[in-house]
Amino acid sequence: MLRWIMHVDMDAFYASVEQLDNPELRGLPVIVGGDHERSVVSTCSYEARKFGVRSAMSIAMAKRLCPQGIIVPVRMPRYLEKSREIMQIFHELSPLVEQLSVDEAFLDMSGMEGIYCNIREAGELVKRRIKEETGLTASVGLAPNKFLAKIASDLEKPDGLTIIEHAKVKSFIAPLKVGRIFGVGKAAQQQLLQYGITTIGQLHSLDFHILQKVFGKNAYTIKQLAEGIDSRPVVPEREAQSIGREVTFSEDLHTYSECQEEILWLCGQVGYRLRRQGFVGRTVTVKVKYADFTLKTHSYTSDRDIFCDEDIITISMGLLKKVSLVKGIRLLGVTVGSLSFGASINLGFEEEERLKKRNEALDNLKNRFGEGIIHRGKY
Ligand code: TTP
Ligand code: MG
Repeated sequence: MLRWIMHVDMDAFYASVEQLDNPELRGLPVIVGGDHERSVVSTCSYEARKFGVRSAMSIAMAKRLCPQGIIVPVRMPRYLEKSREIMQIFHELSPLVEQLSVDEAFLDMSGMEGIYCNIREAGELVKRRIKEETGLTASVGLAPNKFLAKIASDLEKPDGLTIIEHAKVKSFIAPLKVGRIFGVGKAAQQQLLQYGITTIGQLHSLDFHILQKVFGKNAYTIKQLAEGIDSRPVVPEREAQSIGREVTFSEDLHTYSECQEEILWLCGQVGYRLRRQGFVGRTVTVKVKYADFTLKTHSYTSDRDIFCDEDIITISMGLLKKVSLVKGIRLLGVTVGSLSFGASINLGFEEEERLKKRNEALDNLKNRFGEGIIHRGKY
């Protein structure tokens, strides 16, 4: 059975949803982001990309490049709604779907050539269903593995469909630039340039010792990728995951201030883990075990993504108010659930950006000096 992996990535996702909902924006350079000089561009329509506007650029810079650009605020709940519609279509087409972010996923389509006349038809069907059912366009890559499928979906954006046949893998990727390989960043590209290497084909024929010099322990993986080999499976159950921490006390707690202190510490740990793994969540649960060993959980589900310590703390503290202190508390736990992969999400609001930066600064300290280095003293 031939292995076929599909990568689907929506075109200019947030901007396309804005153009869908506001027909007067169609065909125009739309820039999605906060309208403050200090906010950043989340994404922009392809019409705005012609002027050089890009994701993560400051709004100020985007305005300079494209003065006629129409700046619209981020409406995350609406994008998540469309995202769920798209993911639902994927789940109807394959039993193995791995969501990578709000607008992209891998689908394992192996063994499905029989259902469709050929694999191209499967690609066309996904694109057609997305267009008809959500009003949006997607770019699709079909290839023997994840690495190649992701490259393929990007090659003919927007509204693209690129197929890399099994027999043509090497000739297909050989002329592509080395930067297409995940893990070959700017610094590695500079180093490779010193050896005259710019394409994946040249990288593959490079002496292994040089590869080791540039990539260290990742040299072998890079060599495999440069040959078009990637055996990573499509892993579907991300959404079911949760990240939590709990602590059992040597002496039962009897006051809110003691509990608050513990919750603060737990929230810091959970938030750090959440962000380190690139997740955002929707549900926060506080778990309590009383001195008589009875167990109680309290949950709250938010309509927006949770990834900052501040949000986890505010919600957990609210839930803590529901906890009775009469019996004494033996254990407290905090969990963030309903996870999705959100590493690239950029909300674009100034306040959110400030929170994000503060959390990043905390995480950097913890990465360098260990988790014990810092925690919030007061709620
Ligand atoms: P992408 O798929 O990277 O970008 P896109 O869908 O806007 O454009 P295309 O795929 O056609 O190149 O990201 C999906 C969404 O994630 C994007 O619409 C907005 C959001 N996002 C941010 O908020 N900040 C970022 O820096 C990036 C890259 C994306
Ligand atoms: Mg996209």
